[in-house]
Amino acid sequence: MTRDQFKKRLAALKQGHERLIARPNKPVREGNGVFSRYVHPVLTAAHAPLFWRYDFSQETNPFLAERIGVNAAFNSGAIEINGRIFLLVRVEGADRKSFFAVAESRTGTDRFRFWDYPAVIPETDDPDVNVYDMRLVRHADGWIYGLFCTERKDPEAPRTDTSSAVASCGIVRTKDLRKWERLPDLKTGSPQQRNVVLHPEFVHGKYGFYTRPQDGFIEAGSGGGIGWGLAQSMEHPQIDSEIIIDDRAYHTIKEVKNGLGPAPIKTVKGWLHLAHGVRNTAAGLRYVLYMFLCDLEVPYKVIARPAGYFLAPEGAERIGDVSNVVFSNGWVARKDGSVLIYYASSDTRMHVATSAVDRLLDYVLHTPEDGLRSAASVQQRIALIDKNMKVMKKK
Ligand code: M1P
Repeated sequence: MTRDQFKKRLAALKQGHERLIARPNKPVREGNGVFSRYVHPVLTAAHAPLFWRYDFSQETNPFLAERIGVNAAFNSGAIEINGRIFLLVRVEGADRKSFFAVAESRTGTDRFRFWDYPAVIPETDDPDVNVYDMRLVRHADGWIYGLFCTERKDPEAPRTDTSSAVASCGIVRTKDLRKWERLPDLKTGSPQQRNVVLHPEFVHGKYGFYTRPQDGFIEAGSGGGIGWGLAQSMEHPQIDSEIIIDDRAYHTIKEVKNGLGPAPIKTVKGWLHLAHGVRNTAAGLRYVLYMFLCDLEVPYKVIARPAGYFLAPEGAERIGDVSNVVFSNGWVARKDGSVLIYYASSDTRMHVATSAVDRLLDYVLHTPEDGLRSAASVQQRIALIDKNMKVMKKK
């Protein structure tokens, strides 16, 4: 490659990247009245800065080849700081290791740009092999906490098993998303934990955690369900007693497992939750998002459980590294009542959907609960049809 060709190729790469970052996004026209999807994903592997991937020196990279590939950008925590939206993105390299990186946008729906460097997360004495899915929460104690999954090879696994891992909840805190203080991993009575989320306020003077106890790395086993427990401090986080507040249930969207998404949003009617539910199909696991509402005073008491999914993979969202998956661990409730819901599709890319607190409350409070039988579902539908028949007759 001549110097000129090298320069031209580099300029073309930079131009294409800038075009992608600057691409405006807009809502898909026909929503369902509850939320609006957006036309483009807000982040993809291609959004990763070129200087994370290419060596720009012709001396050391004569073909201007990609040196360290990025495979995916997904499962992001989210927070608003001074009117700007920050995503704490799970970036997965071509080497399968995930790491965290901040991407920032003025609008929250487009033009997300990664900061120049990925986040440097200190390790504990037992180094993490893989870290992912950080939930950011601004806690009443003044810190921004990041709870994430830390994965290490299962020491009990036979020598021939090179994939079994132990998943636990890692914890960091920060004031600015730049400097991270690592705290000890959360201790609970469960052999494994994933999808652990910190409640934003003190409960009985303690730190409240939503957990997802599980026996094995993939299977929830005798564990499972969304749990709740209290810890005395974040410096020595330990939950001695865990209760299940939202269990798995036979023949529902959360039959195989479930897990909390982001930290709940405080509303006048209760704590609003977004979670994921997993069911089995002939084509493998299907991950969808669902919602529920908890009591304001007793945040571990569910007071409304709309049946079924809130958001399921659709169209191109259905395809990716782990197909038929939507997963959310970040959302932002803004001062004007709007809500930015960040979700990843098929463990590959990030999307946004927009809604509002009043719409979401309307959804959780007026969608009937799962009757758990076909006959009950028919009765719910008949009740709606009867009601509409009366409305239509009046016209
Ligand atoms: O592959 C789908 C999701 O699987 C896991 O979620 P869960 O623990 O509920 O099964 C997580 O590893 C998540 O990152 C991933 O998106």
